[in-house]
Amino acid sequence: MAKLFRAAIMGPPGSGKGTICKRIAQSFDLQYLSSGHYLRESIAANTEAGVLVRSYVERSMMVPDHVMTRLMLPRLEQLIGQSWLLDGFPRTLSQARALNSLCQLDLVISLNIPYETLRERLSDRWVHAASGRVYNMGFNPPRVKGKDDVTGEPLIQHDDDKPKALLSRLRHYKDVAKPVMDLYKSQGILHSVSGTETDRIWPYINSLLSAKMHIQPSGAFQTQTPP
Ligand code: G5P
Ligand code: MG
Repeated sequence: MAKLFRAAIMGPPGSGKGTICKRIAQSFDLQYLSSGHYLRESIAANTEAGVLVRSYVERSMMVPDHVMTRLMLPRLEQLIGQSWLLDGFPRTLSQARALNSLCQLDLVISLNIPYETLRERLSDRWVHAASGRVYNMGFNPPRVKGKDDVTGEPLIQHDDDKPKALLSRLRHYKDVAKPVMDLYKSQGILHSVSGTETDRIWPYINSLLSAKMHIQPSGAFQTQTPP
């Protein structure tokens, strides 16, 4: 890799942050850190912080900024000198400022996906709770219905993927994301991408990352779909 590269993917619930981060990680050999994954990990560990986090996530509410920054920043501090990609963090202006005090991002990609597309996707989403692996019954189904490809363990659906919870998550997302996007726009690092299908968005993101990182991707996820 030519130089250190730090990026973040923003987008509403179900916009494909996790799916795209996984592709970027594989194509560009970049590690990614998912806020949702770490939150679920802390819930599973049932620590004092995990019990607090559960009370927010179960009600489809944003976890308070000080909890999020305490969860994410120490992990990033351990990656000083390495390149990385963030999925779902920062999500508020306060989180973005806390991150800025640690390091400057090179690129922020904001996924702009219509509500109806999000609703359809999430009602069809299944996850492997322990690893956070995500499936969609139409887009990327598991090899065996209802079972994780790697462990064979049962897949579950998150409560906050139900339509009523989803609408409130989307409304809230818009309100808190705007000042964050304004900040990154003012820094000249924000790229917004619109579309209804990850496979159609992916070639654009692939080219963008290649140009910004000055390297050729491995091609693991290059698609034949025209932009
Ligand atoms: P999470 O886990 O970060 P969300 O709500 O931000 O949760 P989510 O639900 O994980 O985001 P995503 O990662 O943007 O969505 O999308 P995804 O999982 O890749 O794709 C969604 C589904 O669509 C999948 O089934 C996928 O296979 C499918 N899919 C993808 N592309 C396509 C396509 O082209 N076509 C089709 N048909 N399907 C497709 O955070 C969980 C909670 O933690 C808290 C919040 O409460 C949040 O709700 N939280 C925070 N709180 C405060 N600050 C933060 N920074 C926080 N981070 C998390
Ligand atoms: Mg996700």
